Amino acid sequence: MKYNKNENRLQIRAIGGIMDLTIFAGPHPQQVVQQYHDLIGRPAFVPYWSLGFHQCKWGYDNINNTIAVVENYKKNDLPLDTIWNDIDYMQDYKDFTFHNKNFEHERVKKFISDLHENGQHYIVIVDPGIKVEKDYAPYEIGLQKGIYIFKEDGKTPIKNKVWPGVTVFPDFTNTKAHEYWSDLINEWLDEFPLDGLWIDMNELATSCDGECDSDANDISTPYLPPGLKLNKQQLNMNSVMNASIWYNAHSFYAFMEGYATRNALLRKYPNKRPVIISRSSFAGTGRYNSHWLGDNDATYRSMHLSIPGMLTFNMFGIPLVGADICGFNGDTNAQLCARWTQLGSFYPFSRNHNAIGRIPQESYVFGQRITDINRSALKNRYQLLPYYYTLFYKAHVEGSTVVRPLFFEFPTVVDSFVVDTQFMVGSALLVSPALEENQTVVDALIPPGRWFDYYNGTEILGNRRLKLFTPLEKIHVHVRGGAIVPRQQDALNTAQQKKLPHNLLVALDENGNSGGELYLDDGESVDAVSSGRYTLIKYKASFDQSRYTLESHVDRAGYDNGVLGYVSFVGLKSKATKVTVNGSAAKFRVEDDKLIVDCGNSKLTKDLKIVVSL
Ligand code: MIG
Repeated sequence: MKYNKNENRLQIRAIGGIMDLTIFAGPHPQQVVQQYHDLIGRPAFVPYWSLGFHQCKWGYDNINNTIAVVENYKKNDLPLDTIWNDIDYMQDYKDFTFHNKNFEHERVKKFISDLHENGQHYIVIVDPGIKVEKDYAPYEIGLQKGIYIFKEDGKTPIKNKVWPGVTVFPDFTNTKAHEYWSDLINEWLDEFPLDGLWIDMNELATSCDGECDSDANDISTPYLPPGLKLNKQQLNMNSVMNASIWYNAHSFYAFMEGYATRNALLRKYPNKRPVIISRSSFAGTGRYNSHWLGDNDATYRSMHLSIPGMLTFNMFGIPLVGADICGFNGDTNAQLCARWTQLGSFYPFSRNHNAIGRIPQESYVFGQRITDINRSALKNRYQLLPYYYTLFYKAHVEGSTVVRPLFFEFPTVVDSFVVDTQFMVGSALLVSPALEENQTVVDALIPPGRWFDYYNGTEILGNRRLKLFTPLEKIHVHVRGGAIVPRQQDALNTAQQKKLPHNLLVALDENGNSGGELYLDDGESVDAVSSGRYTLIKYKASFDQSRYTLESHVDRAGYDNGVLGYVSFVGLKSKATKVTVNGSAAKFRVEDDKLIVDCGNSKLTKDLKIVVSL
């Protein structure tokens, strides 16, 4: 690849092989993505709890401080669904072990069962490098089965260095390695019933170039950037795998590892949707795994870049994606971390994570004011989870994005093409975060149509740029006229939230119409969709002779676990004089610019008809 400065063009030269080009005709951007997902496979459906908030840190180095984090979230009335441990939990950084002293095994088991009892979850990291150590069973078994990646000779396992020291690497293009991996994971999870796995370092990332103890003459290519070699912190390109040599296979190594890991989890929990977060990915990874954006910095720039990052991976078919909230490398600070928690509360995958040795950055560490800001951001996220979950369902069955750039929704608005500081959640919500230090005003593009402040329902006219006052307490969100957003009362985790009432936010367009839908199921069964154990409700609002009517159409009522508390309307022409719910007079009140209609916790699956007379 060569950038020609004078001619202002990028030149790509193939050095061999076959290039396939597939053209996705769209014409709408959202359709281009759907067609692409048709080809590479639609995203795996993830469990409901994976949409809750996650806390992690490299440096939770014993079970006590890990437990304390969970307790502190609770004590501070902050939602938390999942707690994570990084490589600190391992014995000598060996896969499938817990540290004998710091993570005393009986206490870890008790911790997991306490979490589960409380409706929370536990995920830990696993790296592909297997420590070379006599009597370490995972090493010995792999050796016996001959499933490691080999040197050029095709029979000696290639060694390199990673966290445990000298390691070898399972060849996931060999089905025998899948059995090996699955056996190890299953035995381990029999003892420690983890809820998901985090697969890191799978590019593969190694400390030595090629190998540590030899300077083997490796494959190269004609157009390498000066000073680089292909085996830089990588295996040698001529390493031998079952499918091919590493040169050909390394890009989809993690894809195959992710597939093996998914099947291992499905063997252990046949009817639970696996949660696997992988650092490396390939076209189609979304069928099996999800993704976080890797090591970022605790800077405003990294926070900003997380937006195009998550939007791109949604296009790639990996909707459950997010960046390390508050930043990974470097020390964060109160203001940055609050801003990032606000933005991160809209990431599909919402996890606070940072590097070892960095100052703490959990949502409760920066004093009362910041804790309050974080709490309202996280609670707001939980209120929106039914909307997010419905979008994940759509992405799974139709191929689509959960978060998307503005131009996906407004492909004729040329000004929207370059916007990477704002984004849409589905087609209903426009998020306009503050991304700079001490920022008090966000300069936002408001696309055409009718828009409402998400919090108080105040109308703003679209098709212009707006300067929005943005104190630290506020992240700007607007709901689009014409959209109905399903929501739910928040709780400290999704299991506790399950029983709480839902509500709808109905934002009317210029003609008094709007529409939306709600998908519900048990939140974890693999076969919920295929066996029809789900509920899908479509909502439609319309206007006729000074009356607004909202009606539900229950497409399917295969899962029944919800009630409707209230419906908020925004964008009414004038004051409501009378409201009926299914024919009977209903209680209603006005709050800011919203009309709130009491639905008396009626069953969601019951037909609903609300009439608002002006
Ligand atoms: O060499 O496991 O991107 O999230 O905390 C660093 C320790 C290895 C890289 C991951 C990061 C993780 C860290 N890992």
